Amino acid sequence: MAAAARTATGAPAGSQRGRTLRVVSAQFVAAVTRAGEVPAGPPEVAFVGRSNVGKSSLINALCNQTALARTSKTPGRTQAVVLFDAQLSSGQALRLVDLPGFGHAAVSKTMLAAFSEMIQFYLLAAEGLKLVVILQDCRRDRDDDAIGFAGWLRDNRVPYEVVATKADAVPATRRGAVCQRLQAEFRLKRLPLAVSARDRAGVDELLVRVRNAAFPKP
Ligand SMILES: Nc1nc2c(ncn2[C@@H]2O[C@H](COP(=O)(O)OP(=O)(O)OP(=O)(O)O)[C@@H](O)[C@H]2O)c(=O)[nH]1
Ligand SMILES: [Mg+2]
Repeated sequence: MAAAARTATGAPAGSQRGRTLRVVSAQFVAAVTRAGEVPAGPPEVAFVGRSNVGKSSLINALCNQTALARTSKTPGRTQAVVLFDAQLSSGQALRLVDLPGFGHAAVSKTMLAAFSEMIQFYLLAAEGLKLVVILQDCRRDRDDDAIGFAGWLRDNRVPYEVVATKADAVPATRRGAVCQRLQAEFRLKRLPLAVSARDRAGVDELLVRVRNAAFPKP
């Protein structure tokens, strides 16, 4: 069996004093479509990216569930800002936010415009927002919509992180090159994580990154 991935400190990836950080319970809170409808709650981390990139599946994987967020082969499944509250094994609580997808050819222009309005209203009004996770499918080429969106987040001082999804769908030998390309395209300081909701690669490490962004050390 392959040795578990280790962090710089020698502890297993995702570990917290030797124990893996995990979501112990998670529940649906609300699906909102208008500004002002987001109920107060724990620090928020939002997931954005093209329709079908795997946002809902990744939220399920982070929460160790299969059907918390609704997933589908058909693009445009998530049609509202959907909020889930998760309790962590560290005793902290996080709100995971599933946003509608943007920029998919199979979704009508009217729907896309409505989605992008919804995303903007949420991102600008969300007081508890700590991090936006931008998802990029490992199998796809440069995504100018997402690169432009990252610029918009920078201009609006919203912290973000890029992750490469569906890592199981590309050979392990190609994943490093995908992450390096994304790092250059998005001009990121550190290499993006490659994750898979299917085999859980990178999921524990992403949970740690997300928690650290939501609860920064003073
Ligand atoms: N191979 C593989 N397929 C995945 C993975 N994650 C999601 N998928 C598949 O990709 C499709 C879309 O997944 P969703 O999680 O619904 O994608 P989404 O980004 O939430 O899509 P919208 O809600 O339409 O914006 C589904 O068929 C999933 O089974 C993954 O890690 N690996
Ligand atoms: Mg979805």
